[in-house]
Amino acid sequence: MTTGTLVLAIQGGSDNWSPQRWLERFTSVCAGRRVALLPDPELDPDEVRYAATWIPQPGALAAFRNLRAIFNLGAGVDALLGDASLPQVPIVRVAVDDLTGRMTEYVVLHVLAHHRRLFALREDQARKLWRPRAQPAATAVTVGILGMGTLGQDAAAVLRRIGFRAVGWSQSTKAVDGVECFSGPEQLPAFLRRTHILVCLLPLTPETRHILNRALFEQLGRDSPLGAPVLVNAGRGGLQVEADIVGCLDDGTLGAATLDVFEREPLPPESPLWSHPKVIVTPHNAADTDPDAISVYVAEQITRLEAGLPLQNVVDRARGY
Ligand code: NDP
Ligand code: OXD
Repeated sequence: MTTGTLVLAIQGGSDNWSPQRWLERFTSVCAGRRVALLPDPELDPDEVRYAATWIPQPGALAAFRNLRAIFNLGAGVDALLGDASLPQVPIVRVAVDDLTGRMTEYVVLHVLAHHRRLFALREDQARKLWRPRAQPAATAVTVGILGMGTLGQDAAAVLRRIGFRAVGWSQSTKAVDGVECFSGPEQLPAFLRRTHILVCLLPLTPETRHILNRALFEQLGRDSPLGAPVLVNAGRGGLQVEADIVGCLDDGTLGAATLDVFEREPLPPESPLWSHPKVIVTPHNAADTDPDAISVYVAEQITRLEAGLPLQNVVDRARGY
């Protein structure tokens, strides 16, 4: 038996968040290590060395004074960092090809849906209208990506490959092949002016909360061959001001939006976003979390740590991502 228990603190939801499924996966990839699902009344807190979590109850990890690392089972750590009692050990976030590939699929799917006017084609079909629509070239459309991290850079590369122009915005200065890069608040207006389809893949932090608001939408490029600018947000709901999105769609500041994340989740039935004719709503599963891929990633990180190697993708608590 490998020493040091791994505990799982997981709030269930969809199939992929079934705590039992994670328990089985971790038990199978952790080679003899004890894996326990919280709450576990039999557990001696002092034997716990590692925790793997998804939106744990605040305080769920506070008793583990021998903890060496916390593994967040998703890319976004905003919910975890909200827990003031979290032990002061490294937090590792998910950065795996499986999740990245799924997010890139989502971004490309929705950029293309707006670019190729899928809404209008569906309406025509419903009315049995045979009406070919003008097709702007991808090379005439600029996709602006807010957040040029693991997910943003991969999406940009694939969008470039299918012909779109890409611009990106991040905190630090970057050089990414084929992508015009902007950074910091002072370069945000120049980034927005160039952007026709805005894709948001930012983390939710005190700096980014409510960044997707009317003042920002009004700065988007209005020379798009698609007409008005389009928004795709798959970052976090707290990044957006939903009343501003609805108002901007209604007055033409925005032409359409795809939203995977919301201020309140599940999106309440009374939200006008559900039935807005210019909005595609998806239920926060732009990039599903696969227990098979992610349990292997966590087990590898534990092996690295125990071999004296540094953990990868460690969260900077001060920055909040
Ligand atoms: P990363 O940490 O790799 O990238 C975050 C990017 O955002 C970086 O480029 C960073 O800049 C930039 N950024 C952060 N704060 C600021 C700021 N204040 N100003 C400008 N740029 C900023 O994260 P990932 O790409 O892995 O994931 C991004 C987010 O996607 C997650 O935090 C999560 O919220 C969301 N997500 C959503 C999913 C879904 O299913 N809807 C699934 C997975 C993730 P820099 O590079 O300079 O540090
Ligand atoms: C997320 C994820 O951060 O699923 O939303 O990884």
